[in-house]
Amino acid sequence: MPPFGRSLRRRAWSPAWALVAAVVVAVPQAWAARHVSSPDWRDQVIYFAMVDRFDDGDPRNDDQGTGEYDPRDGAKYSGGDLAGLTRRVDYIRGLGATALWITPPVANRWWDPGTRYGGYHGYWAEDFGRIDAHFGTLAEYRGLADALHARGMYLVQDVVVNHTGNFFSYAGGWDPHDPAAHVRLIPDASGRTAPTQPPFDRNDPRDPADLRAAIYHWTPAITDYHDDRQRLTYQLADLDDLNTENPAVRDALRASYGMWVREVGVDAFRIDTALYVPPAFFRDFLHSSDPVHPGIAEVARRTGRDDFLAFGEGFLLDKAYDDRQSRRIAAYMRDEKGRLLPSMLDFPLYGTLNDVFARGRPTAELGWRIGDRMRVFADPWRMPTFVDNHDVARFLAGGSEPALKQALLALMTLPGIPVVWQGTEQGFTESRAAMFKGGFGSGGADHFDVTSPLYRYLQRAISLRRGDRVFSRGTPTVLRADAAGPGVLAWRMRDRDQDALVVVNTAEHAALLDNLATGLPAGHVLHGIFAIDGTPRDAIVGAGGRLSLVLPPRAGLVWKATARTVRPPSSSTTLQLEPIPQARITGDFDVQGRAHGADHVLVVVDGDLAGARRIPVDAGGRWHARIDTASMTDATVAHHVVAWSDTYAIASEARTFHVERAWTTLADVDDPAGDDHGPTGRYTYPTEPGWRDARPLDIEHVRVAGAGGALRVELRMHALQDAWNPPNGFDHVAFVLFLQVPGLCDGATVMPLQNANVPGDMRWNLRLRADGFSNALFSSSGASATNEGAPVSPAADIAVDKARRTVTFTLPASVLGKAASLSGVKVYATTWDIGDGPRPLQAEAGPWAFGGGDGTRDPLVMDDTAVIALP
Ligand SMILES: [Ca+2]
Ligand SMILES: [Ca+2]
Ligand SMILES: [Ca+2]
Ligand SMILES: [Ca+2]
Repeated sequence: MPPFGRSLRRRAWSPAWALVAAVVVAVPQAWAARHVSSPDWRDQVIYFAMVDRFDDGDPRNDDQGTGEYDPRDGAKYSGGDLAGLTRRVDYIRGLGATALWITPPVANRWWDPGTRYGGYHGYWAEDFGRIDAHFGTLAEYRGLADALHARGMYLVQDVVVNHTGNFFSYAGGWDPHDPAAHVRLIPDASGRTAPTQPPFDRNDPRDPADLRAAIYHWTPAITDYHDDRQRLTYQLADLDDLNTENPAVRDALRASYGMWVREVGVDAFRIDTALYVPPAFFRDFLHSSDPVHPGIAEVARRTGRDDFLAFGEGFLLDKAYDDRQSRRIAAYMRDEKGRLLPSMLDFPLYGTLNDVFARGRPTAELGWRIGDRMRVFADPWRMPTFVDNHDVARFLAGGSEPALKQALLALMTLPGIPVVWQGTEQGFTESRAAMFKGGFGSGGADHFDVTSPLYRYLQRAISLRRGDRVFSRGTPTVLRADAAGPGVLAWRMRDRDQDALVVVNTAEHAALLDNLATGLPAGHVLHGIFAIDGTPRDAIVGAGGRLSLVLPPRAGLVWKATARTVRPPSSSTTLQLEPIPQARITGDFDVQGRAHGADHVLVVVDGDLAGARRIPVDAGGRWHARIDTASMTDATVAHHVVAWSDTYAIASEARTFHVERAWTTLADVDDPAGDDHGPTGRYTYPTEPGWRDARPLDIEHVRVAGAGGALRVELRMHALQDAWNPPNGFDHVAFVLFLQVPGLCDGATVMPLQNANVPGDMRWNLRLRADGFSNALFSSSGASATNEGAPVSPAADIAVDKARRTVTFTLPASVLGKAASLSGVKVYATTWDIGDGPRPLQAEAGPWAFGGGDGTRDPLVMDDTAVIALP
């Protein structure tokens, strides 16, 4: 995972621990209203809010006076609280959400001077059993739970078991045989160097009693995420790693967290950083039979909750058509001894939803994922699904609003518990911007508009899901997907005798869905129940159970199979397309066929109706057409061609083919080694070894190649890192490539988010920005110093060769204006890095910050290439 500011806390002792110690077995009468029985979690829809950034119900608790509060600074507290959430419960309910997940409300370390980041997010605990002073009181937390339960809704609390905040560090050195050596305690604003809560206050290994208590793992920060021992027992982003194998730690965590279920009425947990704790820990955490502090599931059972949901965070993303990381996630839900966590967040689906809907990757990648998650996960119906969250770039930061609507429709019509991250319904683009006017990034306005287009859209989409259990309990079967690019994806949901059909077109052009085998009898009436544009229409299954449809750009349609049948439409028109003889196609080629009863046909390749050519049928009933393969850059992809009569809505049989075009080198340029010091020559790397020692931002060589109108840029780097298991195959660097394409559009000179302009007289039309976890393409339309431009899809295909230290970006001709050649194209590449936005540049380098400049005005460029003009 990319270490954004994960966090830590501070001060006065609270009686919460004493209260926790007095766990009682019976549920007193007065608490009965606080406790509700568990719902069927499969049917729920969760709204996810960050307490500090949602709403400020009590300004008196905003500023606790240690410099930790400043809503102008995204690293500090903004003032949101539990009272704010409680007064907005109807806003959340109005969307159709049935549960609220909140970030940890517990007392945190408020500021970490080393990383210059605050604990406003709640993941840097100093007391797991006490409410943070910024967020309110225990009574206010109960008020939130009661307000939800009174409306038939549920409360999900985010909990951390892997670490506390950062109170000690081995950043200066570490001796595995002597934890007391080199340790450095980190005081907070009040001078405290330890959590307040026993036994987590025993954090000084120089004290023999603390050392013996072994509450912590006494380890340095993780540097190699591939090393299981480091992952499980070292400090994640220097957050003090709890010794989760120690029975005393287990006992204290069960006691602390059981209290929130018992005392407040929490209905479920989201478990942070689950992958940094051994899976077996969770068997104890949930199911321990300890008489005083039983497992959380048992605590919940005693409050009347017989199905306490706990879902873990496993921030792992899979490459396309691969499920190695999915299997690691599955291992946290089940092992050879049986069940562990009941559920995990579905990160791999999140990755693929973004790839396909936001980045224009082929719909077959999502088709494959939909099938794979049903095989890999024992119970995908209970796994929360999402399109973005507080730790990643928002969907709208790289994808368009029509694409977001499609991705949300997928969540609402597939197994899983859909999660909506706050601000999605208001069209937010910044990850952790506040919803309330006093908070960070709000633009000085409240954002609780129940008439906003996305709020209204989500109401409809959630209502679709909740209106028919075929979506929340059914099993999907993918009926059609496109391996060649954006376009059609169709799946059927089946629950007992109920069937629904979901069809999307992810392309920006009209698409043809031809000959869909629905699995339903001819003449079956499909009742249109949802359309993204709001006007569903009925459809009738044709001969052979097939359906052919014309889909507008970015369409999303849902039908429910009815019991009604009519006579299937029939026509005397027939179209035929001959098999393609060539086994291996290296350029453009001809197809031919016959047509009866039509004077012309459209020859449609890969569903692209907008690009289909109108072909006349001759007097003998024959037709022939040339197929343009300039955009077909991947020889492994099966392309699909069909003849279509737009007059009679009749399709021929489809044929498939593969294209293998030759790539020609157009530029081959060395870049100076060791010039990775910024434009001033004085920039320094972040002090974390993955940057400072490896120097992964130094470009050594650039090779540009073309195949027809397709472009390939290969960058050879001084070093290539992949320490965080990035799905794109590299990390510790972000590439920003600028392309000037003659005839594409006006072009811009500004380099968004980089405090710079492209060199010389270059004007860029396309900007490719990619790091290990993101990959986006923008046009210059609307681009400014702070706006990245308009998203364009498909984004580049990325290939990494670790041995050669190369990263290769391939762009199809379709985004480059479909010119026959690349002559006159200019290419300019830069390196920086992205965490939660571009990594900071400051006078002195920090663990995650570059040094040697002022990030508010100096260029965020470590190394760059020359502007390369193609012949
Ligand atoms: Ca407040
Ligand atoms: Ca750990
Ligand atoms: Ca630490
Ligand atoms: Ca260089």
